[in-house]
Amino acid sequence: MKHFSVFSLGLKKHQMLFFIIGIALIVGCDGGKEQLNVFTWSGYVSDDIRKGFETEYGVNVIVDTYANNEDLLAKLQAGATGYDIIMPSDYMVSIMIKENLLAELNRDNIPNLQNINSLFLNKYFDPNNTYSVPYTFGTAGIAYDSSVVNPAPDSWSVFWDEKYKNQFSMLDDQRETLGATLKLLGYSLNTNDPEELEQAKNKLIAQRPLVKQYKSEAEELLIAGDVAMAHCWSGDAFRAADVRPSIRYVIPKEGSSQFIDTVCIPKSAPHKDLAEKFINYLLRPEVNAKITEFTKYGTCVPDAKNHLPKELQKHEFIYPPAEIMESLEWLIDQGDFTKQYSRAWDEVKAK
Ligand code: SPD
Repeated sequence: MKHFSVFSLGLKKHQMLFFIIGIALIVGCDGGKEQLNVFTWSGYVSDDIRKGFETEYGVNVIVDTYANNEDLLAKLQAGATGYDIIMPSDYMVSIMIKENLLAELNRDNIPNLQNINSLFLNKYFDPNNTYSVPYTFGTAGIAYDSSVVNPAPDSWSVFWDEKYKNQFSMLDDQRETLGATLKLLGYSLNTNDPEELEQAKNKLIAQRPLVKQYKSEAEELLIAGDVAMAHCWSGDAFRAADVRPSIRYVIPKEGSSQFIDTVCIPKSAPHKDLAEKFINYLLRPEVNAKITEFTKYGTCVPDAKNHLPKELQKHEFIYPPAEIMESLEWLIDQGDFTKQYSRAWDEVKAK
């Protein structure tokens, strides 16, 4: 059997060196680097955060995004094995724990856990934070361009106003969008009453001809001026308002949802140690402050506030007044009844 060698090309020593360097460049100098694969919400991990970790640890970080918790779950259930870091919200953490999809965190590798405000720890979805670390918190509401939408909306009912036909988007998110509709109807967004869910589904089907788009990345539509109003998460509304100052955000009088998004490691993660280093890095106050500056969601690390500009330390998009906080509900895993939410949502989307 004939073996190929660079010598068989008849190259001299210095030519051989160039040959090897050339091959290395083609294959990529980064070839030997470990890679951390992050699967998260769009607008959640900035280039700055990614590059900071890459430089310090000599690794590559690849970021891929999803639009809602159910898409993330479906990917993992379908056997996607490449992800090292995922960022499910509260109720989805409970579901993933039950489905045996999450790895237990090795706390020795994450000493910065001590930086987290205890208010965000030991929550109902992961009572001892065995699997999850809080990343950010926020709310869902209505983002609107005050130069177009007049009077200012204060109710979810504005999304059924014919006047705004084709001028607004709804979140592409089954629990959030059915949830907002349930609140409008005066029900809990965690209902497991089939009759209440049926009413919400029919209301959304009736709304269908008015909706321009179902989109979770609503800030993109608001910034581009493609919509004048959007069912939107608070940080994304804030990001849009940064670019278009006429954008406002309101939590409707019927109430809404609040959430904690978390950082978890899937059981199938190829680089668990590196993932824990990444989590520890995110929990450094100065890094965590950059997360808030970029995402415009709240920080769970109190010392991060020392690195934030004053206006982000207590902005009302992030910290609504107490009476509004009282109108908010957490989304909770509905167990077997979740199938009914999925079925209702599929029917709405199919119309
Ligand atoms: N652009 C980031 C959006 C993060 C939204 N978190 C969703 C919480 C869903 N309950």
